[in-house]
Amino acid sequence: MASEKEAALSAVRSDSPTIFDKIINKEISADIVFEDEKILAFRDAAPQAPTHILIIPKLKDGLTGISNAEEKHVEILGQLLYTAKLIAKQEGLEKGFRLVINDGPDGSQSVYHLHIHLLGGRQMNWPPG
Ligand code: IU
Repeated sequence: MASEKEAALSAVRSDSPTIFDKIINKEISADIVFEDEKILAFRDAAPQAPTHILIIPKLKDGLTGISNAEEKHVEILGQLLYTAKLIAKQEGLEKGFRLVINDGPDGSQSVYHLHIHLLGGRQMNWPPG
């Protein structure tokens, strides 16, 4: 896999299907830690912390990234955040964790299907790189 920055700079901001659709459709395997009707969560293939999970809406509905959010997405956005908290508990991250949403080239977003990164299991640094 290219470095995160390289992948982000070469990524195209479009509403086309991404690799996450293949994970949702089980066309490629992923280590799934949570699934319900609307949300899927799976371990990141290039983990940046002992726990690194991506939480995504199954239906993209134009949500290539958080900058495309509209009022109609408010409910699913809330559900994604709440699910992140449930998974953090499931993963035993009692000492804390970090949620991240990268957006666009400057945000180093590489996959244009909204996702929340859940990172934990180590001390996080601030500011992030
Ligand atoms: P980003 O916020 O768009 O940069 O995050 C995309 C993440 O998707 C990144 O952390 C990748 O490691 C991860 N990922 C993955 O888990 N499996 C894949 O097949 C691909 C990317 I491509």
